[in-house]
Order: sequence, then structure tokens, then C-alpha cells
Amino acid sequence: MNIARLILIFSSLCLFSLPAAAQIAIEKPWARATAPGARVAGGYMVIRNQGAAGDRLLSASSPAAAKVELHVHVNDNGVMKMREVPGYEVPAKGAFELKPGGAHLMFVDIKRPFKEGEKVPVKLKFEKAGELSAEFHVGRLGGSAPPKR
Ligand SMILES: [Cu+2]
Repeated sequence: MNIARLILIFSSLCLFSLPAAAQIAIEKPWARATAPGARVAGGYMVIRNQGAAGDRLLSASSPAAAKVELHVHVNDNGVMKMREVPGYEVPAKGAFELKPGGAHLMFVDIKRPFKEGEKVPVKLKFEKAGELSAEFHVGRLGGSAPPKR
């Protein structure tokens, strides 16, 4: 066995031992500030998958809310409605975007209002990448883009 072949074997071993979490990046996680008395809040981000295999966001949780659901907006006879879904598919070498009016994390029964400038910790559980943590920066009430940071 020559050296070049040995190096090839070692480098492919290294590739396989790369933790799957390194393949998933959470970009610009943010949430909307809430109106007084609101029980829910929306969270948004771009989930980028640098890996060669697709992954799936299975669930999310946060100490700031009783639960965090994965929601999408669907057009039901001309009326936009939110619906909970069991996961978001993140394609290989691709991305899945959560944004106002589209897919979003729904913080349900928030413990206190989300105030602009705060950060909300969230744990995201992926089928392959496992658990990742992200800090959602709270932007304006009704804002449509991530806050500047
Ligand atoms: Cu929702």
C-alpha cells in the first residue's frame, strides 16, 4: 500500500467522522415582538444544509414558551391559515426558509411578552444533525425582516 492511498483512506475516514451538526447552519434566527396579552409569537430563520444528504427539522423547544410548533401557511379557499406540520425538509446542499407569511416556528403560550432587542434561546432537533441551539433575536412588532444585529 503506497502513501497516497493511505492518505486517501485517512481523509475519507475524516469525512465520515465529521459530525452531522456541522452540515446544518442556522442563519439569522429572529422572532417578532409581541403585542400586550398575546399568547403566541412567530420565529423565523434560514436553515442551510451543507451536507450531501437531506435532513429534517423534527421539533423545537424553548424555555420562553410552553411549546414551540412547526407551522406553515396554507391557502384555504382564499383564506390564509396556519397549520402545524410534523417537520421541515432541508434538501442536501440547499436551504429551508422560515419567514413571515410562510413557514414559521410558533411559540405557544409564551411565558412573557417578547420585547424588541431581547434574545430567545431555542433548541432545534434534526433527524440527522441532532440537537442544535440558536438564539432568536427579537425584532419589531409586526416586522417582516430580521433585526439588524
Ligand atoms: Cu403559526
